[in-house]
Amino acid sequence: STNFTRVLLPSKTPISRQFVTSRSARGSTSTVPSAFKSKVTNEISSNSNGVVRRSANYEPPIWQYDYIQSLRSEYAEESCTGQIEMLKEEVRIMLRKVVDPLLQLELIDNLQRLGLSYHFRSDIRVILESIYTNITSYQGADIMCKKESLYSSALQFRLLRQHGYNMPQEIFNCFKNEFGCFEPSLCDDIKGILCLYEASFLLIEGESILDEARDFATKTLEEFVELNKDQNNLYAMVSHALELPLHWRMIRLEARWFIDLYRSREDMNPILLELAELDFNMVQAVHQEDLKQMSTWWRSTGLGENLSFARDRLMENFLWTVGVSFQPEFGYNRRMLTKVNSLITTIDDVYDVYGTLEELELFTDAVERWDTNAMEQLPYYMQMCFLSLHNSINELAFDTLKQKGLNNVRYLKKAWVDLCKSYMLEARWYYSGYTPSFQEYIENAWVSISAPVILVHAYFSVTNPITKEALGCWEEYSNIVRWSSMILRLADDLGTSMDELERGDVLKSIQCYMNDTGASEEVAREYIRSLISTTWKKFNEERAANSPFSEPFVEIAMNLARMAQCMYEHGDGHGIGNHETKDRVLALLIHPISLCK
Ligand code: LA6
Ligand code: MN
Ligand code: MN
Ligand code: MN
Ligand code: MN
Repeated sequence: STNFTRVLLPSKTPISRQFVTSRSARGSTSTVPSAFKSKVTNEISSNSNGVVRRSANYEPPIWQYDYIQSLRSEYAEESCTGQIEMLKEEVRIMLRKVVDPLLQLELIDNLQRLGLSYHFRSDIRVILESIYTNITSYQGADIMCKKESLYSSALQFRLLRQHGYNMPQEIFNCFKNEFGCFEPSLCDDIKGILCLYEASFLLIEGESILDEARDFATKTLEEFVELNKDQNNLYAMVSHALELPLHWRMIRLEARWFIDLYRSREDMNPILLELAELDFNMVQAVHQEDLKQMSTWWRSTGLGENLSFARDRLMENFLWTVGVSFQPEFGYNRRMLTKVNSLITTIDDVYDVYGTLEELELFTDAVERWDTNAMEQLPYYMQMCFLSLHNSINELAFDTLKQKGLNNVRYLKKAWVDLCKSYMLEARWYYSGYTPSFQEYIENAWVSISAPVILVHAYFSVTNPITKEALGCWEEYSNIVRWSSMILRLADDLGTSMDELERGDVLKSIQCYMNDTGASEEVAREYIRSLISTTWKKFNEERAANSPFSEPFVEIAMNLARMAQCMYEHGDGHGIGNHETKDRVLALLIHPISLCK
């Protein structure tokens, strides 16, 4: 089709040519140019009925059932809870003793970064409330910061805004010179600039002062990294921040990283450090128990063996849930989402890789009917998949019915139907060689990334009690859900679309944008990255607005977006067992922090 050739115009890379080959190979393998033949025959299989199927050649899982079951943590027993309680009490005393606002803010920041703040929610709330009351009562409605310290102003701004306080961007005006630019002399204060940088990511659309602050801080920090190669603490903080800002980072991974950094800091507090290390290991032991249960569940479904074309990624599916909510008390949420993620990952491959168009129509119909009678028309592998989905989701609905007295099966089912329909549309596009416009693509793709499914399930697990009007939030997807999903989709496309094109799949955001605009791949990628940035602003705005959602749910939606940026930071960390994901699994779920006693 003409659409199809247009997308190839801007780029003449081998990837695009392989993409053509895969597509043309669908009809008849004899049209495959010999240079690509081996690759393509490897990926396309034709069975005795002449049905041509794609293959993604996914590797088998690297984390085996027996290995997962063998995990034993010495922190699993009650052995260290006494010590942890004692240390927590000491920190609580510390929190109540500090009076200097800057020291209070620094303590809160450290607790957050060390992954400990969940223990001290109410103490932190009290301190921030008093700081906020103080600055507003001195300075009235327009809070103007004293010029004395960029560092303290920015830290205060970030923490207060993060906790939902109304902090105007104008507080940074006093750091600008008579030309309206940030004063060049600020560049000597790298600690302050770093703080400004992190604060600027809490911006919403239209906040130009924060936009400028971010550009100014980014440039300054980049120069600093360029000129200072000595591996000191500040250098490590700066280069880490430039990779990804704090606001976009997976909390648990950040904690693991920060604990190591904190250990070697001059102002290190041994009580905080000990608590952070012990708590990390204790939480990890809880995660291991969740993981073991889920690996037993996954094995019992038989999907890994029976659907050998699909990704068998129990560990990675579990890792997502740790990114979304790591706290010990969210065990049910993690286990439930592990099931959801595993089903999504499998069904996505049914649609994207293995199923024929006719089969996919039947499967979509079966999900819409949510009826086991619809199974009779399905091939065996789809029956496995359908009944597994049907049983698992009904069981989750039953949990809610039993524990919260509310029947939510309609809402769960709706999300799965929406997902399958969006998969179906992509499959139709693919088989007809249709290239959607970027707009057309993205309207469907924020659903087909599955985040609405993940979030609706998470919603019912963390919302308590569930009222009738809370249910109303799910008649249509709200913006919180939409922006979180959008970030997941865009990050996924940046990380996975090259492999997807190679094996034959619907064109993703990068290619649709190239097709719309004639841009090069690199320009298109830059555009997608800027869209992620814009979508974060929208998310921040939505979060600040009065939403009907509870804080834990908004937190989960935000963490899902963070997790996506983590998973796809170095390519396809979910589907392909790359070493980054492997290292993250080891650091977060397998290896405890070794304590020097
Ligand atoms: C990514 O696969 C994938 F499986 C997802 C569904 C992303 C998030 C999933 C979780 C948390 P792929 P597609 C289980 O890149 O086909 O194949 O939508 O997704 O691009
Ligand atoms: Mn896919
Ligand atoms: Mn897909
Ligand atoms: Mn993808
Ligand atoms: Mn691949």
